[in-house]
Amino acid sequence: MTAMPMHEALQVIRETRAATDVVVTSMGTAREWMAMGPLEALDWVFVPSAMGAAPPFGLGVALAQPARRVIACNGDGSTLMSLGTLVTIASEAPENLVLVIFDNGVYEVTGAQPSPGQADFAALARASGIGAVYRFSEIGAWRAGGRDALNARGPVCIVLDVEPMPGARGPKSPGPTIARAKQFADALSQPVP
Ligand SMILES: Cc1ncc(C[n+]2csc(CCOP(=O)(O)OP(=O)(O)O)c2C)c(N)n1
Repeated sequence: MTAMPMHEALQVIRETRAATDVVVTSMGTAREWMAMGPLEALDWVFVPSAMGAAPPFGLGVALAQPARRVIACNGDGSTLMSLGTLVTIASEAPENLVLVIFDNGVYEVTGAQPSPGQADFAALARASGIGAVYRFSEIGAWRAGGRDALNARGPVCIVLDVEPMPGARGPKSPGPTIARAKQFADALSQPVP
C-alpha cells in the first residue's frame, strides 16, 4: 500500500498552519513535530498523554476557542482507543476542528506492534457523521490537496497513510507539564486578531 513519510506529511501542516492555529501532536507525531523545529506557543505536544485523548482534548479547545482553528494529530492506535470521539466530534460539530489521523498500522512509539484490524478510518469518520473527510496515501497528493482539506469547513477528518519508521522511539516530553500547560493557557488567552 502506498504511504508517505510522517515528517513530510507533518511539513504540509507546518506550512499551512496560521499563527493563531493550535496544533496538538501526540505519540509519533509529537516526536517528529519536535524534531522539525522550535515549538510555537500554540503547539500542544501531548506528552505525556492519556492514549486516545488528543482528539477529545482538541475538541475541547476548539469548542472553547471558536476563533482559532485546532489541528489535532493522532495515531491509528490512539484513534481506536477512543473511537467514540468521532461521534462526539460530529455531534458537537465545531467548524474550527481538524482531526488528522496518521495511519501507520502500528503502535510505533511502544515498539511497532501491529495495531488491531484493518479499520478504514475515513469510512468510520463518515459513518460517525463527520461531513468533511479526506484520505491521502501519497505525499504528492497530500502536498497538492492538503491546504484545501485543512481549510475546509469543519469538523474535518483527514486520514493520512504514513510509513512506519522501524526503530523509532517514543517522544520525550519537552518539559514539565504544569508549566507548559500554563504557558499554553496564556497563549490561548491572547486575543485573536
Ligand atoms: C490504555 C493504554 N494502553 C496502552 C498504552 C501504551 N501505549 C502508549 S502509546 C501506544 C501506541 C500509540 O500508537 P499510535 O496511536 O498508533 O501512534 P504511533 O505510535 O504509531 O505514532 C501504546 C500502545 C497506553 N498508554 N494506554
